[in-house]
Amino acid sequence: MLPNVPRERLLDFCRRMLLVRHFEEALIGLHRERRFRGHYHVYIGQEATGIPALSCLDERDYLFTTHRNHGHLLARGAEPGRLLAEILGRSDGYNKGKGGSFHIAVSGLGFLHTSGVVAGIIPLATGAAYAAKAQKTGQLSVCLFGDGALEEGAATEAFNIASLWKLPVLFLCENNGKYGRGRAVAAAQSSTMAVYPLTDLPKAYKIPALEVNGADAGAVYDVVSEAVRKIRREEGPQFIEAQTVRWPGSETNWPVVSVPTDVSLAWDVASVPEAEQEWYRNSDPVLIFIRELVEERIASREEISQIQKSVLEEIDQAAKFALSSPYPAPETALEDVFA
Ligand SMILES: Cc1ncc(C[n+]2csc(CCOP(=O)(O)OP(=O)(O)O)c2C)c(N)n1
Ligand SMILES: [Mg+2]
Repeated sequence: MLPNVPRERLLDFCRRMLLVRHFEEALIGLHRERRFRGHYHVYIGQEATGIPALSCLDERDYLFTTHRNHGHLLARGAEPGRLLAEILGRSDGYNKGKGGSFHIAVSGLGFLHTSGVVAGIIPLATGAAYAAKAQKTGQLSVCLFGDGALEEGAATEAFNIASLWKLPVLFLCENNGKYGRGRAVAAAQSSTMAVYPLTDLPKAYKIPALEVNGADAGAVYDVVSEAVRKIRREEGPQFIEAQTVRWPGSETNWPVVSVPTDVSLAWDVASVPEAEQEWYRNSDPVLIFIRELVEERIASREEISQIQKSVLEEIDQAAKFALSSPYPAPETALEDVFA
């Protein structure tokens, strides 16, 4: 289902989804070519959650995200070149190369912190919501985390306080099936959580909680905009579990792209290895969105190809910018850090 918004906005969602997809594919390519070291996680397969969801927020709202943050930052308008430079540890990155993929902070976009510590941001996002409430600023705090974070005590402690104090926080859990389990399996049972469905956990703390198909941009847009309205009406915290099917390229520890995404895959997946075709045919949120745009006559296949072309050019420029940026000078190692 397409979000019920004007055509221009739908095309903007399409552009942002393709930007995230091609950014991540370029990143995987740079890592394969050994242009940078260290671990990183990609947002491929979750684009139809982050892009419509974050479009429901105001510019002044706070965001907190995890090791899988690139898509969230791009959804909010991060410059691909500066983001890539940060991931590559270069001095033109958002944090002068000292945050890297896991700990980027871009306060100008509302991102006070991202953290590779699973669940580490849940209390921080709750704290920011407390500050907003105490200072009566009207801001809300959005906490983006994976299903795995619910195993941590930090999550439930934060839910308790958020509920007791009716804090303006949206807990948006992106359930991508932690160990490669698809939605069908995850919905039946979790091997790592005694609480299932996952929404039972926030509900135990009296936080209203909903599940949504995270590959359905329209459904995500509806539940998130309604949750945001409730929080702004001071109804307290809300919890949403967005369910996606994990991208086959993320089954291993290091992401692998078998076939770079092309909008033509929305109609023909023959170029994809057989074992992965099912995902591209039925679960790839970007291709689902593109098919809907065409079927609903919002855009033609040619118009979408044009959007893809301009996104690929933008990514190309971003890669050139990041790769030509110098590493931070050794004498700056102790600047902007706290110990
Ligand atoms: C406190 C903590 N424990 C363990 C890890 C190692 N770790 C990194 S990612 C990850 C899985 C996280 O799963 P989830 O939150 O569902 O995110 P996903 O990678 O599936 O998007 C784990 C256990 C960590 N980073 N932090
Ligand atoms: Mg997960």
